Amino acid sequence: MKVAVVGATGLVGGEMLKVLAERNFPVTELLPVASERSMGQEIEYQGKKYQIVSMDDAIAARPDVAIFSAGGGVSKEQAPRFAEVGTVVIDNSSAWRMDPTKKLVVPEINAKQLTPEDKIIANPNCSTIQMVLALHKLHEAFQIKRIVVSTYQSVTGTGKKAVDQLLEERAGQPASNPAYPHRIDLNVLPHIDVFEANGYTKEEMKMVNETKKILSDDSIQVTATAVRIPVMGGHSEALNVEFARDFALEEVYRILRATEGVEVVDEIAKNSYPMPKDAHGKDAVLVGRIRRDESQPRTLNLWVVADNLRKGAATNAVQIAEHMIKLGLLKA
Ligand code: 11C
Repeated sequence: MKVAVVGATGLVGGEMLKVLAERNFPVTELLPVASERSMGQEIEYQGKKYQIVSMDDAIAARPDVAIFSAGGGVSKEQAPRFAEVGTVVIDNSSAWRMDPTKKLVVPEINAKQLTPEDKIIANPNCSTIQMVLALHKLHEAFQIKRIVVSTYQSVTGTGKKAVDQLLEERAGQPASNPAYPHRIDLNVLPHIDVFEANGYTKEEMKMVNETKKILSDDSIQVTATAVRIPVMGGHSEALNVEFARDFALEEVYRILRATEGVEVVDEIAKNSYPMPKDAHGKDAVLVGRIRRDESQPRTLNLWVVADNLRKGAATNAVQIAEHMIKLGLLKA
């Protein structure tokens, strides 16, 4: 299969290449695409060097699939050009997620919605993916009424510039090209993505809106506070979830242990709970600190951690492509 990776020199792009190789995705020709300023650079894939190619050259090559991770602006402009030449685009940006004509897919939850008409498929936001993957089977069993989520997000979610900012600050230097309006090392920023008119950030509103779309249920109420913390890899989330029907904790454990892609890490007697350092490089969404909210009925508290560059981005995108192959929607 002819595969284009758009944004191949970025943090998510690099992880895409790793995941494609690890999962033995049937790549017969690789087209790593990046911006003009990366022209002349090479990337490595399965021990072989590949020259970065331009967007136009990649489109002219009519790839079977293009996995995009180059920001919303690039996706808005370029994804339709790939789709026009028959390429299936899997887009990791926020450009198409809430477009009613585009599917927003977490394969374990809603891959069955994909049809031959879907040429641009949206990959959800990282913090949404790990939350809905942890919750969708509990939703089936007990019907979620409302989620209160607070996130603790890694700087890798922003990209290389933010990683450099953290490393420079940690080395005692001022950041040469800061990604954030404040220092991030030894600090916490209640600010991810841009502020919207309602006072929430775009990241918070992604969690509200994408959750309803992925779970196909507009009745689910979500309120979010998204926070950047000085962690290098791995987003964490504290979830408070109110259900319509009551649950037994044993049943919650049973359901979570049986949920594909979820790993329960919850042995408090051994100080065992999910942490970003343990999620690093893993595809599983780790769930722990599972306990009843004793302040109100039918309500559960959970702590959910995942590698935001893996299941939150690259792995989910590659899994969408794998499902499309399985469903006969993506062919060489
Ligand atoms: C972050 N969640 O951690 C963001 C990164 O909408 O795809 C992904 C932004 C997006 O900063």
